[in-house]
Amino acid sequence: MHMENLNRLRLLACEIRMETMKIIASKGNGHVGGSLSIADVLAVLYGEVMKYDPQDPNWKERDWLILSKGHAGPALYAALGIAGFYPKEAAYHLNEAGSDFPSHADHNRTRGVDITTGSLGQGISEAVGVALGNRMQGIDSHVFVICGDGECDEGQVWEAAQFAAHNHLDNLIGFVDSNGRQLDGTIDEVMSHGKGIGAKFDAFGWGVIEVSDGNDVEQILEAVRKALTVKGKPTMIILNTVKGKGIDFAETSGEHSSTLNKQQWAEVLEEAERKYAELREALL
Ligand SMILES: Cc1ncc(C[n+]2csc(CCOP(=O)(O)OP(=O)(O)O)c2C)c(N)n1
Repeated sequence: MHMENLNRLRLLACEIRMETMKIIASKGNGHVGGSLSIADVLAVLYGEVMKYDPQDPNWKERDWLILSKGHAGPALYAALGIAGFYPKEAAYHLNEAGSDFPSHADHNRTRGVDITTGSLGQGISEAVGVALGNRMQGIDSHVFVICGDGECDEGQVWEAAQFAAHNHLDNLIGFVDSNGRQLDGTIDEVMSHGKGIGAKFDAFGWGVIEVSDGNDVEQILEAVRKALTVKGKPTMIILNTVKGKGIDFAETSGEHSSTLNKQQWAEVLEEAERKYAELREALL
């Protein structure tokens, strides 16, 4: 891929981070860490890979994105706003009463959100159902699903994985946002994954692609391109990411949910805007 296109995706990821911070700042608290770690994969999906129509969010032939780790809704709202599903500012009302932007992704509330998620483990099951349904209807599209590594503690994930492999769902491509942390500690402290999440999906019959830097758009894009050629089985892409990536306080603390005061948010927004402006200057 041409360097200019990769730079466009890098800048898009940075813009998603900036918009995500504005969205969470509108409420004052939220899932900063797990939203920031998926900004790059969202940039690759919405900026390059997926077919969708912001004028027709439920277009039957579209590719689907199911955010199984639904608590990262703000990052998805940022990506959808930039992609043109609504004005970006519309999402600056996170979790307000009556707002169309709840903290967790909700298909019935937000234009462009394909499936309601938030109860961990359920999104990947829904993704399997959509992939099977689309195949039965002869629809030529892909279903992408983003899971958390902590989420993979849920038994339901593995039932879905087994079903997907059994049904040879090669129109299903998953990501594990392997940021090494979950709500109240590291993965290894809370519930370690034995030989690794990738080894488990491999054992369940999936193709597995490990991405050593899951915050690098070039590596993510290469992995997705490879996954799109796999036939006869679903593919899981393991993204080794950093929780809180790109915003200093979040990256340092790795915290799951952040509550900042007005002054602290002002500093975070200043940092996010400065980083975006600097990258734009450097890349364009
Ligand atoms: C079934 C269920 N149990 C518990 C929760 C509460 N919860 C929300 S996020 C989270 C941690 C998830 O960790 P991970 O999947 O690694 O997310 P990330 O670190 O990427 O944000 C938990 C336990 C939930 N949303 N659903």
